[in-house]
Amino acid sequence: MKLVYAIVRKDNEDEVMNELTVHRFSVTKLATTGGFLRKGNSTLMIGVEDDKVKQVIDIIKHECGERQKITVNMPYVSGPAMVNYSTMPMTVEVGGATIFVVDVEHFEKI
Ligand code: 2BA
Repeated sequence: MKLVYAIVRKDNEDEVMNELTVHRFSVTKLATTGGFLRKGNSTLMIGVEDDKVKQVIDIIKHECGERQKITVNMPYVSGPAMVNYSTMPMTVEVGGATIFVVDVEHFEKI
């Protein structure tokens, strides 16, 4: 058995969860925050048999779409005394999903 962790944008979480549920996968959503942009995202946990992992990833890919480049204003501090607070435009890629697949050592429901 595997546990799929999928970090998805909030805009995509409903569609991904609906589609996974329709295909009879169990999913748990965690409200998470990206360390870089400090924006809310969602981490979905999906426990599945090994032979279903590809199907789960295909559903996530289909619902999350392509990655896109966006420009964000990142805060930074400069100056000798580190007292000048400002922002700097920076291009980052968002969208799609970040997926980790890990082995499950033991699974039971009691
Ligand atoms: P954030 O950490 O808020 O990152 C948002 C996007 O900013 C990233 O998109 C990436 O394009 C860019 N980015 C992240 N860290 C960067 C850095 N140190 N320098 C320059 N650009 C950076 P994604 O790669 O699609 O990641 C989306 C979210 O997935 C991340 O949100 C984070 O919550 C999670 N994530 C991505 N890779 C991860 C990893 N290796 N471990 C844990 N969480 C990860």
